[in-house]
Amino acid sequence: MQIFVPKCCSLIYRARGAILLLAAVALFAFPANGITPAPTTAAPAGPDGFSQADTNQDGKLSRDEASDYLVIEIFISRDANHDGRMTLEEWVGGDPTRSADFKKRDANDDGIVTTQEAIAYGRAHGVVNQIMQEADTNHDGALSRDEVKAYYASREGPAK
Ligand SMILES: [Ca+2]
Ligand SMILES: [Ca+2]
Ligand SMILES: [Ca+2]
Repeated sequence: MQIFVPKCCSLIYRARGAILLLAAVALFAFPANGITPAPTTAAPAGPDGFSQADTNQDGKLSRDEASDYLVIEIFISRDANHDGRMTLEEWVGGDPTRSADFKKRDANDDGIVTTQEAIAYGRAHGVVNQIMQEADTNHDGALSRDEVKAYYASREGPAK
């Protein structure tokens, strides 16, 4: 199921560090991917990134679900023209040192990183491993809503 996502992919990987964590935070804190804020859903607590990420709706995020969502979030944030295709130019964003990362994600080497390529790369390279390690406090291999909340809180500090 690909509810929230058009197709995009790619940036995620480049960052296993700060960007990744930031993205993760953004991921769980924001609605979908900026595509549609969806003000229609009557979610009292505001946008629910968790539900967006939980594609099989089982109430928890598997490693793949978390990875895919993270990848998509980052992809969308950098897919400047929002066509679901990441160009090298969009990817590097003025930082030439990122070009190598782009090539790694461009599996078919056509100069474009698609959502599928980005997602595949994200899963294969465990872009969410660190997050899972830190957030999956009961070590069941999935993230519950509470675990996500706790993780988010630890990153952002107490709610304002
Ligand atoms: Ca799930
Ligand atoms: Ca490609
Ligand atoms: Ca867990």
